[in-house]
Amino acid sequence: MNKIANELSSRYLTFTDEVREALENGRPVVALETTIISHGMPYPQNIEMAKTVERIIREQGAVPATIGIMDGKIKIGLNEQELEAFGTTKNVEKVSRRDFPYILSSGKIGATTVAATMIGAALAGIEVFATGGIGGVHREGETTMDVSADLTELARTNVAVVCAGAKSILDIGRTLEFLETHGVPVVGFKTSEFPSFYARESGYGVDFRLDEPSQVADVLRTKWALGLEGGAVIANPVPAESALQQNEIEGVIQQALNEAKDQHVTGKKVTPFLLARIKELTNGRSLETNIALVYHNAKVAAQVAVALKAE
Ligand code: PSU
Ligand code: MN
Repeated sequence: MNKIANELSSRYLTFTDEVREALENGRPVVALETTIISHGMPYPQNIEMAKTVERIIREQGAVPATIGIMDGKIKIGLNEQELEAFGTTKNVEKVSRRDFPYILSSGKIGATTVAATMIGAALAGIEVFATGGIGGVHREGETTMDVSADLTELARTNVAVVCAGAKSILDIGRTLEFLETHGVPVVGFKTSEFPSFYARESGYGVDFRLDEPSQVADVLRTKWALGLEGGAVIANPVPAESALQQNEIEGVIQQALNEAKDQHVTGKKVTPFLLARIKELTNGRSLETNIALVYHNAKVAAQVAVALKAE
């Protein structure tokens, strides 16, 4: 983004003191999304998760910046009260790239998806972002054309997204094909297999495996130094002790997908619907896995952010 555009868009950003000081002093910062709080997990686990994730990032020597939209501003970093608002307010909008102009100009409260959080992070100068899983090509996406805007954002915005892969509610093969076409590197962090969120396996490989945060930082630096725009997927499998087995979750996923279809759930409602149903159908086990993998991603993202600043 050029300087003038940046000055104009920065009118819409507000920072917490902690994040502003970190950015001004070149300290490592890790972005976090709010859709996972407002639409991805139930209350009160969502708020506890959001606070713990921030603590984990601080423990690694980085500064957390949870991003969300309120009062016509993109907030880079939320105070405790704001964070709780995202976890408790009914009718928080789910904001992806296309929703920014309306949500900002109407002053509504909007939770940012992976795509939208990448946009906010890039505007603020944050290079690393930790989340649960990225959106992708949905199953039957070749006919419904339900392809998450997270993928097109990864193709164009320079932010590395540390995630536990893509959920097996998606078509992982086509998701990886899309990323390949659009030049998005898919790095396996300590794995050669692309993880599928709840499970460590997916049956698909990654583009390359890296075992050290400093190696990940080198890859990112090189990509951006060459002017190769876009992000990278840093795929970090859920810790083994918290993982679900692919075969135990597949039936549940199939049932949730069928229900979504029967109830004509479409558009941005699909992902939250599936997540909530899978949680119910696994008696809460999927939620425990989801929380564990987010914590692990936060830790690795903070290590990568620290490595990026340690030239
Ligand atoms: N995966 C999760 N939890 C989530 C999401 C994905 O485990 O809350 C959210 C993220 O914000 C992601 C969004 O960007 O869902 C993707 O939505 P869609 O498929 O509508 O693009
Ligand atoms: Mn979609």
